[in-house]
Amino acid sequence: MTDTHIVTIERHIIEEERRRRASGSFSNILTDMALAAKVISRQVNMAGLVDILGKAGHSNVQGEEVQKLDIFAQNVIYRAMDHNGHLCCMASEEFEDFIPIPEKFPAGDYVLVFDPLDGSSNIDVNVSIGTIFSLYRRVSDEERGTVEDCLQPGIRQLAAGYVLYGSSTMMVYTTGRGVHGFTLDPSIGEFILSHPEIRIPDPPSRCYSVNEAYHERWSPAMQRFIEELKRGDSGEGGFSSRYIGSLVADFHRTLLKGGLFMYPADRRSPNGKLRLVYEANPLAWIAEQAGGGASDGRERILERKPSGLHERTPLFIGSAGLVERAVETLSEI
Ligand code: P6P
Repeated sequence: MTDTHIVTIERHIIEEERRRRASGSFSNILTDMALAAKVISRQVNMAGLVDILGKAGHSNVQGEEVQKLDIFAQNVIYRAMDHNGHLCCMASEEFEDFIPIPEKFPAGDYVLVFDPLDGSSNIDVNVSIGTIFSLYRRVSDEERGTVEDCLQPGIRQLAAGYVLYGSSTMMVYTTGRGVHGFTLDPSIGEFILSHPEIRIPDPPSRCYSVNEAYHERWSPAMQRFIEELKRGDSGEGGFSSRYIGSLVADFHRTLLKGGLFMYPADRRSPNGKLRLVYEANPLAWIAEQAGGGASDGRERILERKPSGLHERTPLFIGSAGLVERAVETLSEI
């Protein structure tokens, strides 16, 4: 007997709205993001074929010129959001500046910041990639927003989530009442609740995730920390290492299994590679809502005030105890 108790993401969002006595705007934005995710998922899953068609000089079924997937994802999210009347502005990792809602559409009180397709360089080798997003309430009085609306500290987020385009497509989000995961059933085109109330396991899996090719560029303290994890100084034996090189995939494994993902600063990148606004803040809130932690190696990610849209930050995220251990070790001279 198949379980008929199917909770779609739309139903979950509405039930969360009722619990929070929130306005419908908030829910409509999340629902529009879920729609955008389905459209992007279809294109990502056709990437190989689309490329073949593209190389053959064909266009796709809509007669549109075959686009790079990250530009395609950017346009899908923008078009899903520009007319709904709930946003005053957006900011995308693909755009230098913030994006006011066009004059022809009504403006609202929310701000959406997003990385439309992180890790898109991995698509050619069929590695999972992802979309990451955060929702804030506006802080400026400008009808169509200002860049300040997009530079709020992560503690001001109202919602945060990601979509993982992997062996299955999943959408994971929080609105401050836990973390919930939904798996896309392509046969009915619905995200179905598959991972309610995600908590990072404790004790965590003994797994760390970092690109060890940069070992020589790290600080001595960072080098010491990784050596400690390998040796398993705390007596329970050494850690194993997993690194996919696609942030959403590495984070999703860390969220479900525990462990520690790191993208540290190094001599060449004193602020690391990942973006504070588009990547670290949304994932940090999700990690904390699931009982984990996120730091830049010194301070809590969510308390950092971004100074620029594309500001980079070192990132240590995952099991709270391991994040704390990293911060302690890195603070030692
Ligand atoms: P590296 C992908 O290009 C990305 O932006 C993230 O998704 C990923 O975590 C990181 O870069 C990998 O960077 O330097 O290890 O190749």
